[in-house]
This record gives sequence, structure tokens and C-alpha cells, in this order.
Amino acid sequence: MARDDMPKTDFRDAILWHLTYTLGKDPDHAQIFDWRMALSYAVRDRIVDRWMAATRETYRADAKRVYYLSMEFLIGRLLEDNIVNLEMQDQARAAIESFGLDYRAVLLDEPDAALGNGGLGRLAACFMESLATLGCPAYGYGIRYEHGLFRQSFVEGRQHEAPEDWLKQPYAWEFERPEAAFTLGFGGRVVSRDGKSVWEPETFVQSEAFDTPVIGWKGRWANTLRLWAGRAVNPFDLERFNAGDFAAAAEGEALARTISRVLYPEDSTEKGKRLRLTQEYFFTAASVRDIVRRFETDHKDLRLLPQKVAIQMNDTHPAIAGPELVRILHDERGLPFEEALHITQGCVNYTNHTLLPEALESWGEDLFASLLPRHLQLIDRIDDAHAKAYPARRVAARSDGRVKMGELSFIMSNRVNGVAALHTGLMKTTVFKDLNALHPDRIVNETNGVTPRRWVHSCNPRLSALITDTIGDGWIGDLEQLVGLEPHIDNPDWLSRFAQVKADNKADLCDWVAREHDLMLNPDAIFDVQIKRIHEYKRQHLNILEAIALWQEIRDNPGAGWTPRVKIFGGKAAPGYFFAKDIIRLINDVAAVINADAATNELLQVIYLPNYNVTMAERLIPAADLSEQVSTAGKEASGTGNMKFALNGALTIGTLDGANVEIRERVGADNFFLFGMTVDEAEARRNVQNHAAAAIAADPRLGRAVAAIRSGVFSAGEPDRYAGIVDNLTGADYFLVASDFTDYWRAQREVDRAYLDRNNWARMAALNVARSGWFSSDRTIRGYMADVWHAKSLLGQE
Ligand code: 26Q
Repeated sequence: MARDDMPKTDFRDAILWHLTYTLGKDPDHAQIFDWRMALSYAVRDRIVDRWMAATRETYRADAKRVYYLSMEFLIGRLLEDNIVNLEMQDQARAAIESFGLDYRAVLLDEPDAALGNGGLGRLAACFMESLATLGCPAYGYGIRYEHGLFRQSFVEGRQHEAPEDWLKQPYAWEFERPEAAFTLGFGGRVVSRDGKSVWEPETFVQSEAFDTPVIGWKGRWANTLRLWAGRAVNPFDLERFNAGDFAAAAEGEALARTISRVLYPEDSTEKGKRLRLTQEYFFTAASVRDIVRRFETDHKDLRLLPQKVAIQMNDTHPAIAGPELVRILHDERGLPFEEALHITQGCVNYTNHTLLPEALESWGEDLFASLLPRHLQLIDRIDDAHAKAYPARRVAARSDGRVKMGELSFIMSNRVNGVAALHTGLMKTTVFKDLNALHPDRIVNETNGVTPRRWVHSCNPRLSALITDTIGDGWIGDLEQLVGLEPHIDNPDWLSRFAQVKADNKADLCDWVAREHDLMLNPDAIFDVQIKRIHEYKRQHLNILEAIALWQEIRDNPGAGWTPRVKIFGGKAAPGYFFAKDIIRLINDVAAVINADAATNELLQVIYLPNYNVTMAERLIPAADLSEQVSTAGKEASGTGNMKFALNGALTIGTLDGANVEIRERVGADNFFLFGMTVDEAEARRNVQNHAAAAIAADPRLGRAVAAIRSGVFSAGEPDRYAGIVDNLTGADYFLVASDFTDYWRAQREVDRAYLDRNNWARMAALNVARSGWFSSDRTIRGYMADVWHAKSLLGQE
């Protein structure tokens, strides 16, 4: 085959072509990496034409574009996603197998792109897929971190962090765009020139663009995810090099590259680090400049910006977008300040993902001024303009010597949204109470969703096949069609097929755990799964306390007809969050003791799988019977794992928190194991003196479980190992673990009883699937398009 007759039709030839001409490998010597890359390039070729067609169509229609700005995109692997959306699964599998390779092994060879911490980053990735599926012209903007979220391992039960290295190999999906670069300034001072304020930055860094096409379902539309990498303006100082100072010669480059070097692994505690603010400004300023540049390619009148541009800020991390756009319009393009502000407020929107006070971003004004002196001045003018327009109450972005990014984002936004109904309601009565009073129509709700392509169709092929066999394949692009399953649930043959899907998925998981972790799980047990970041508010310690209490009860009374359980944990802790790391160690210690107990082994096992990531979620969720969603009411903004579990036929044990509320409303209270205090009850309980001690005194099971930790049952020879956790549980217990324990235990025993009737369990699980179609991110994106962005689909039928 010659280089110029690249085959357009035969997929197998296309793979061989790339193996030969792109990778320069002889098929006889190709490794799995080479085959995976060749397959990826062959798939990518089939995306490119549609991608360019979509871009052309957007220009032609002069359509409003949506810009999703996010510090995080937790993408995971893309090869299967792209194959699935192009509906090339059979072709791809056949081609790969014809080369004598294992198709799944090739898919799994791709590194899991972990450019995010958890829910917020994964939501951004689901949204990108749904935006493409719906044909909404959109761009994702973020940072091309050289190192994503750290790799987690356990050393004697303790979390150990190692750098993640997804870019060690070339990344098949991205196109480098050396021509799309901006020079960005940092620091320096503001001077007055001809009566105008002029920012004279001290240091400069370049942003280089890398574009990844994101293809929607059935390949009908594709958008761009543009990630920025830091580059030196002057990469190399030849004079210094020639003078013999080799390290200093590369200083400029080292500085610039540091910016996009690594993802911050904190996902709630704001630490006020200078590099973090530098990252935020770096990617936001590059994105805003790109947005304005694109607008100006075919528009002259900047006042039209709000008609053509919707900017979505994923939390406050890109909050500087507001002041930056004002700066460009006012300082650089010469519009009057008020007009620049008004235009900006017509473009910008803000999604809030947390109400936890320690997670709300703010920056000391000295640090802020040293990095962004002009922006600080503009923020003062924004505050003044706001105070003048709304004299009733003074709420300022800059106050108490700090710049508050939540307030700034709110003031700069056309729409502000929460991510679940309960959370949106709490935004109005707590952190944004005053601003909501001034702007009563600004806050809207857009309940989160997840993409059904990845989170049902790809990750759970058995369930997907059963659903398609039952109601056709329309559900993949229109998830609410899942209600069509309901009439089949009363058919015993159908229900047993449904139950068999779960049994087979569990068997697969057992094989994998046996292979990778050398533990034989009991496949007849309830697979009880809690996978998410480790946080006090998410209460993994409530779950492990229940495991301890259950173990003790089983030992007391082994013949009491217990329902077997396997408790599975997964999740990372922020490296500096010591309490969370103690919880990890405790779970591992408890697992070691319980798993070694021959007296209870048939009935209870506990396993903590290291290095939880998107790929592991895709393995675990289809095999789960029980989904643990046990956060303290009012603390989990939404949750999205909760939706993935319900869609895959796991029942939820959960509190009235975040989207759990809406899941329960939809699947029906009978098909959801509810426990715990409401938001109001939790609030009241915190004001009860010694609430934790009282709860422990009132429940001997809880008392005995805490006593076992305290006495060193799980930390032989070192009873103080968990003094921190025990003191917290018996003392302040802000997250009300002790006070919710008794009801959690009750609900867990209800789970046990329900599981004994396997038919009825399968019925409840199937009802969860049938009634969870609303939790598609397609529905969420339609909501944003209608209520927030006022953007239209460019696909015919949408
Ligand atoms: C902020 C400042 C400095 C360093 C890090 C951060 C930071 C980074 C990530 C703060 C927060 C995050 C991530 C938050 C997050 O994932 N929130 C989750 O968002 C989901 C999607 O809306 C919700 O479902 C979850 O309830 C919410 O916890």
C-alpha cells in the first residue's frame, strides 16, 4: 500500500495503514501499544470529517456557541467511547481479533485520563459528550495537565501517592495547535497613561492549544475540547547557555511548564496557593482571548457578544473570566466600563457545586494583587457598580481583605445554578441568601445527569443488550424510553434474564478481584459499594462502623440467618487531608481483621480497591447490588455516582441529600432504602449538647464498635492509632455519624431482609433502571440550553 492511497472503506486496512505509516511498525513486531494507537488513529480518521463539518455548520449558521470552562475534565478512556458513538463496535472487534489480539485488552491499554478529582470533573466530561450528542455548538476549555490525579496505592493500609503519567506515551486523540497560542501576563503593575489604566505585567507565559474532538452519539455532531499547555515565551536563553549557566538558561521554560504540570488533588479545602491562582488565570485568560478572537472573525460589534457567546464557569475556578472579559472590552477594546460590564454579565454563567464553607474559594488581596493587579482594580469597580445599582444590601466580591470568588461569580453572571433541587434551594437560603434577595431570578436549578453511552451502554453491555432486546435501541439517545421496561418487569422470564445480567457482572468482578487482588469474593453476597472521594461529609466511616458492628453481631450469633455481604470501597483522599487518610487506613485495617476471620468469612468480607478511577467505576457499578449514598443531609450538592448505580440496577441506601431526593422520588420510596436525618433535623441535632455521646450511649451496637476501634482490635499493639477518629466520633462529630448510625443499621437490616427475596429484589432493581432515564446528562444539557445559555441545537431533529 502506498502512502497516498489511504483506504477509506476497509477498516482493517486502515489500522494496518496507520501501524505502518503513522507508527512506523512492521505488523510482525508490533506491540499492544502500537495496535491500540493504530486502532485509535483509524477511529480518529472517521471522526475528523464530521468534526470539520460541524465546525463549518456552526460558522455558516452564525450560531451561538457555548463555552464550558472547567479546571477539570475527568475523561477516562476515550477509545471505546468513540467506537461506540460511531457504532463501529462490531467492525473494530472483528478487525482487532483478525490480527490475533484480545479486543478488550487493546481497549484497556489506553491510559485513563484523570484530569480531574471527582464529580465536578466527571460531570464536565459527561457534559461534553451530551453537548455533542445534542448538536449544541460548544467548546470545552481546560488545562492539559502533564500529570493528572495521583496514583494511589496502599502501604500497610496507608494511602501512598505516586505521580500519574498519562502523557508518557503520545495521546492519540489530540491535535497540537502550535499556531493557536496566546502570550499571557502575570504580576507587574498598573500605570496611568493618557488617563487610562494600563497593566504592565512582569512575567509572560504562552498558552499552547491541544484540541480533542468529542463525538456525539451516532456520530452526528462533534465539538472540541481545547486544553491549554504552558510554554515559555523565550524557551531558551542562549546567552546564558553560552556563558556556561546551563540551568538558568532553561529557567524561562521551567517556569512556564510548571503552570500546566499537575492537577491540584484537593477537591474541597481551598489552600490559597499562588500556583493554583496562576493556573486559574492561565487557562481562563487563554480561553477568553480565544473566545473573543473567534467572535471577531465574523463580527464587528462587541455589543453582540451576549447573543453569540455563552460562557459557563464550572464552579468558581474560572471566576476570573468575568473581570478578564471586562478588562479586554474596556482596557483593550476601549468600550466604556459600564458597557463592558453589561456585555460580560450577558455572557457569563456560574455553576455552584458545594456549600461547604471550607471549599468556597477566596484569595488574600495581597496575593491577588501581586498576580493580577489590574483585575483587583476592576473587581473594585464591579463592586462599586453593583452597590450603586443595588443599594439595599451591600454584598461585595472584595471584603475583609479577601477576594471572594463565589460572590464575584454571582455578581458577574446572568444565571447561577445549583446541581440538584435540594442544593439549589439551600443556595438561596444559605451562602447566596443576600445576593438572591437582590437578584431573585438569577438562581436556577439544573439537576446533574450522566451520559448513558458510557454509563450504561458501554460499561454494562449485558444490560444494554437486554434493554435493546426488550424496547429497541432508541433508549441510548433518549434515556427516558427506559420506562418501556416497566411492563416487562412482571414477566418472570424477563425478570430472571435481568437478574442473570447482574449475576454475570458480579461473576466478572469476582474474577477480576481474584486476579488482581488475590481475594475470592462470595458471589452470592450483596455487593455493597461505596466509591467516591474520601470525605468526612461523605461518611465512609459510617459505613465501616456498620461493618464492624455487623461483624461483632455475626460472631455473637453466627446462625441467625444473616444475608452475606461484600463491602467494597474505592476512593482517594487529598494528600493533605489527614482525617480522610485515617479513614482509609481504618477501612484497610478493619478489612484485614474481618477477612481473616474464618468464623464470619462466608457472611462478611470487606475490600478496599486501590487507585479508584473512571475505569474502575465502569467495572464496579454494573456489578453492584447496593449503592452507598450516605452523606450528611445538606452536604453533598448532588452526587452523580448515585445516578450511575440506579441506572445499572443497584438499589440505593441513602440519606435525603443532593440528587438522592430526586432519585427516590422517581424510582419510588419502596425501591429506595432511606435513612437518616433531614437537613433541618441535622441542623437541630448539632445544637444538642453532647449529641454524639448521647447517640453512642443509646445504641450498644455503636458503643461496642467504637470501643473495638479504641481498644486496638484493628490496630494490634497500637490502640491510639485511631484516637483522632474516635475522639471525633465521640466528641464534636460535626457530620453526625453517631446520630445517624442507629437508623443506618436499621436500614441495612432492611436491605438484608429484602435481598432474601431475590425475585422482589430484582423487581426493585429493574424499577430503578426503568425509572432513572431522567438522569441522563442529555436532559441536563437541554435544561442548560433552554434556561441558561439560550443556545440552539444545529441538528435537524433536536
Ligand atoms: C478549589 C480550590 C483549590 C484547590 C482545589 C479546589 C477544588 C477542586 C475540585 C474544589 C472542589 C473540587 C471539586 C468539587 C466536586 O467535585 N464537587 C462535586 O461536584 C459534583 C458535580 O456537580 C456533585 O455531584 C458533588 O455533589 C460535588 O461534591
